[in-house]
Amino acid sequence: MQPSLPQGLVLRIDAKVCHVEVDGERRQLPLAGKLFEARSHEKRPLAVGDRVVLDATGKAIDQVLPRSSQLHRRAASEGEEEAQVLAANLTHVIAVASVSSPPFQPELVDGILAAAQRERIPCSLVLTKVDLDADLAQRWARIYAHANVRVLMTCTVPGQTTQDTLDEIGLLLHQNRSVVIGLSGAGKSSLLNAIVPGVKLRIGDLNHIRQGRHTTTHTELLALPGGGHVLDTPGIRNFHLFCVGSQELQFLFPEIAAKLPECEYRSCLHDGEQNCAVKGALAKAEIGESRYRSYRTMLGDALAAERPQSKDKRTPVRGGGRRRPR
Ligand SMILES: Nc1nc2c(ncn2[C@@H]2O[C@H](COP(=O)(O)OP(=O)(O)OP(=O)(O)O)[C@@H](O)[C@H]2O)c(=O)[nH]1
Ligand SMILES: [Mg+2]
Ligand SMILES: [Zn+2]
Repeated sequence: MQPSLPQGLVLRIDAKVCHVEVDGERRQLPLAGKLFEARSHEKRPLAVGDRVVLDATGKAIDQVLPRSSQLHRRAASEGEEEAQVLAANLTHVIAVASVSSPPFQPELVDGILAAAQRERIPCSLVLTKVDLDADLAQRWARIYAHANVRVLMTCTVPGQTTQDTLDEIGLLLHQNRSVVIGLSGAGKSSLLNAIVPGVKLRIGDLNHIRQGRHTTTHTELLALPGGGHVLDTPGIRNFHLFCVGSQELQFLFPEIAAKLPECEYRSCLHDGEQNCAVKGALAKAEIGESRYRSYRTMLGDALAAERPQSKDKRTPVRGGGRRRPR
C-alpha cells in the first residue's frame, strides 16, 4: 500500500509561499501550478483555513481538500468575475464594526452577514467602541436583533472594558474556528488583544487608517491557548456577494424573507410590488431601513446580472421566475 501523503493546515498566504502547519511544525511551501488551473474562477486557489495535501517530496502543496464552508465575496478585479475566498472551513463569523471612528457601514456589515448566512455559518456582530456613542450602539443593536443576529457590544479602552461581553466572545472563540472581519480601524486586532492573552497583534493609528493604510496586512490563523482558532484579517472596504440570484437574495436577510408568506405575490422581491408585506414591516420598524437599503442595492446588482443583454460574465443564476399571484 502507498504511504499516505502529508497533510497540513494553511495558516497564512504570502505572495509566493504559504505558511502551512504540518505535524505541529510551521513550513513555508509553494503551490503546485496545476492548482491555479483547477480553480480559475477563484482569485487565489486556496485560502487561510484550507486543509491541503503535500506532494510526495513534502515540499509543495499539491491538493486542496474539500471545504466544509467558505466566506467569499466578489473580487474587485477587471474582466471575468472571480470569487475571493477570504477564509475556509469556518464554524463562526464575527463581523466587527465600530459605532464611530470609523462610522458604522451597514452595507458592508450586511454583505458579511448575508455571505455567512448563504454558507449557513453562524455569525455574530461585534459593535466596537461603544464608549464613543452608547446610544448609537443601542440603535444598531436593535436593528440587528430583528435580523436574528447575536449582537455583542464592546469597549477595549483600559479602565472602561466591557469585560462580560469580552468573556462571552472569548468563549465563542474557544468553541469555534472564527474569522474576525470588518472595516479597517474597526478594532478587530484590539478586540483579539483584549481577549487572547499574549497574542499582541499590531494596533493601528487612526490617522494612518484614514489615509487608507491597513494595520493588519495578512490574514493569519491563530491557534488559541485553551482551544479554538481565530483568523484576524486586514480591513475590507466593501463586501459584494458573488453570483447571488435575485430570488435567493431575500433568504440571506431572514427578517425580510419572513414576510414573504404575507406578500400578495409568491415570488415577491419586495421591490415595490403591490401589497408587499415588507412595506408594513418597515413602517413598524420590524425591518431596519438600512437593512432594506442594503437588500435593494444587492437586488439591483443581482437583477442586472440576470438580464440577458448583461455584459456581465457571471455564471448563470438560479431562480428569477415570473411573478405569480398566490
Ligand atoms: N475609543 C475606542 N477606540 C478603540 C477601541 N478599540 C480599538 N480602538 C482604536 O481603534 C484603532 C484601530 O484599532 P485596530 O485594532 O488596529 O483596528 P483593526 O480593525 O484591526 O484595523 P486593520 O488591521 O487596519 O483592519 C486603534 O487606534 C485603537 O486604539 C475601543 O473600544 N474604543
Ligand atoms: Mg488589525
Ligand atoms: Zn413582498
